[in-house]
Amino acid sequence: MRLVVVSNRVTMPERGEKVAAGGLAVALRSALEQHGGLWFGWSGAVSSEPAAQLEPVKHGKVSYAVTDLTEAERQSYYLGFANRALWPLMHYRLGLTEFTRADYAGYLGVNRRFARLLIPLLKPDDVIWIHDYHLIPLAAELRRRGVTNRIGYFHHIPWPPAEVFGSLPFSSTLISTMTAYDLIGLQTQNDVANLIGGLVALCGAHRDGNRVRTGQREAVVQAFPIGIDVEGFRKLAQASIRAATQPVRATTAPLGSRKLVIGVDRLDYSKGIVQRLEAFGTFLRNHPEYRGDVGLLQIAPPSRSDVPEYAELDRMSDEVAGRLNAALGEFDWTPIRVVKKAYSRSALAGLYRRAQVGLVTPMRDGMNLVAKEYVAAQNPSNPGVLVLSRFAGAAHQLGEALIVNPFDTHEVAEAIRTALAMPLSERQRRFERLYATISSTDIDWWTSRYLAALSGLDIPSGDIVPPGRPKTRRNTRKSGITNSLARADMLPQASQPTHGKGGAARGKALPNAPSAG
Ligand code: ADQ
Repeated sequence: MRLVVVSNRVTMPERGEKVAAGGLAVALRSALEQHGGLWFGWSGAVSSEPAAQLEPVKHGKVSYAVTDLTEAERQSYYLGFANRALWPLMHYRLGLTEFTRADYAGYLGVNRRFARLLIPLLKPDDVIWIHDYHLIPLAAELRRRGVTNRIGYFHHIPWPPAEVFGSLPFSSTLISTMTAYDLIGLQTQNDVANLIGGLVALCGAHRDGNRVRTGQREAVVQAFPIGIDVEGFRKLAQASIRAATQPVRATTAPLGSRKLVIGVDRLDYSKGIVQRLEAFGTFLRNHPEYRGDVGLLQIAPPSRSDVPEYAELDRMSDEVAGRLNAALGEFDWTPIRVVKKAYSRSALAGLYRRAQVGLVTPMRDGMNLVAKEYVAAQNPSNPGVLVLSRFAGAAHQLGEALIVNPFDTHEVAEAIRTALAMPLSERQRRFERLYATISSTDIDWWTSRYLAALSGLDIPSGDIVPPGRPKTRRNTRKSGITNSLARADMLPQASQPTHGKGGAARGKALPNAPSAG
């Protein structure tokens, strides 16, 4: 059995793009490197006549098959329907949602073309795993052309309630294509409930637990909260601080002994960057004793700059940071620094570890891997504090963070103050629980659990086992993939959603306190 991953964007190793700023790219690369297989999708390039058939190129254990888009396809499918209609809609931002029939036609056209290009590359026992909102109708296009393989879908971003999703023209048609999948994975139980509710309300699907049926097709809808390579990231952070790598040194040297609050995001309105800068300004106004003693470093490489809303956000973040620095700065202290470039993973890890506070305050987010990376990078003997938006999927697992409402500037400001003043014992207690949760639900856990479910293991419905419940070994219709991923059924099934304190799952042991960092 072979794994075939399909995602909008595929970064081929020889293109030398060492720094991937997208969470999806980071997660999929480790999954495929671990298990081997084929990765299919858009090359990121535009050409007037993309090839009519693809010849996969092998790199290590992974073969890559990528196609260019035409400029018209890039405009309608990618910039248009995916990023100006679906992205804001899925993040509950109806006011920003721009729908045109031409964009929707372009979106369907690219999904059809992807199906035509992929089919000749498929083998009968391939398991196909399709990723994200760019490719919702792809399974239906494959089925229409006779593909009977197992096909799974993972939705990395939130799924909104039917009332919101239903405002999109053709929402019923689009959502009804989803039962062409065998397994639909989402980040949280909230997203699962919203999608099932949408299938029932918008296309009259029949629901039985987490199984949803339309016509002859039935899909299982289930939460699989995505994780990170916790151990790898922890080591990277340790090594980065020890080696005092250039970007970490250069970025933190001007701080001296001052405390550091860090934000790391793609420059995207869903991430709440402008609101976060405002909250930091409010914190300094409300607590003047901290002026001169703490700085906010916001790392935010621009993304999707061709979409007007992103260009506007770029301008606004500069404006707000400039205004706050002018109002609150001193001749020897600049409170806010916004750096708009991508960093290496190692530099990011080192900066997280240097920061006393990780400020992760998206207005809405599928999961948010930065929250998990910040925890993984901490020094257990002197950990920083995570301030986390209740509207990030991660808040469903990371209840020991300081959970905030990002729409409430004063609440976020007070959380920054609480984090900076928190005694060591409380920081350690929270960190230990957070670390246990992220390491017991890491990237291996995520891929193995998803693929085990897709390839037929008897995974129970719902994604939640309360902390402390004994781990059981169950079934075992063995397959190539499930054999190699046998860890799936040995691990806890994530923790209960907790918008508050407590509730972290117990997991792998904590690492020994490192000597540096
Ligand atoms: P994203 O919206 O891209 O992903 P996120 O989960 O925060 O968001 O992941 C961002 C990734 O990019 C992290 O691994 C981070 O380290 C990296 N990154 C960010 N800024 C960077 C910089 N300046 N330099 C280098 N790397 C940088 C989508 C969904 C999320 C979901 C992920 C995974 O929107 O909700 O968590 O997919 O499913």
